[in-house]
Amino acid sequence: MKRLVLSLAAAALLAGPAIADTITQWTFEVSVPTTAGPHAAEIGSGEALGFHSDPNTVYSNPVGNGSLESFSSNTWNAGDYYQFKTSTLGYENITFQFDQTRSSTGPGVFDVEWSTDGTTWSTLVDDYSVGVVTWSSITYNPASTFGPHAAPAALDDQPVVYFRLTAQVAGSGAAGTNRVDDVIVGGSVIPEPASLILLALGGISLLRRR
Ligand SMILES: [Ca+2]
Repeated sequence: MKRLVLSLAAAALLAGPAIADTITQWTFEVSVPTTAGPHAAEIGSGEALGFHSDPNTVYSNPVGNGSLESFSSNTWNAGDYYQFKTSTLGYENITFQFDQTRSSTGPGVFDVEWSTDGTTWSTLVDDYSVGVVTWSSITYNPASTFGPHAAPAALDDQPVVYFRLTAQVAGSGAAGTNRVDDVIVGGSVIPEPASLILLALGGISLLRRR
């Protein structure tokens, strides 16, 4: 019996910290974007949208990274962005991951930004490069996956959080596209305070003694 308890304890230690859960994921397989949005998340609850300064921008849903649909747009200027809004209530150790590619004339330098009010923005990843990778509906290409990026603790347990992928350069041609797929906000469930459970157990045993 002692051996069993010890091996169970060892297994628990080896398991390490809780694996991150998916809080919210946009696959675009259900929303199938044809507008700037907002587009509902396929897993969890959240809104994805696009913003372009040029009103001639066309939004579309070409092949994703190993799936049928993605969220794409053309006519990129510096400062145009994709935005993802969700809640992290009950979660900590927040992460942000996404797949992104572009056409040869689409913008190739972006920042990941975050906010809790949609007004004040901070940079999470500065000037990352998006390569020209041809996506297939059948084969997933890991070269197009960015992250998971660890977000600051300010995004733990928040009713509203925002992430943006903001173009730092214009496309070299108006027809140039940039697209995203499988955008995932992750995190680990905030554990119940063990001390509260112990207090409750202590209270129960006191009541029993009476
Ligand atoms: Ca997809």
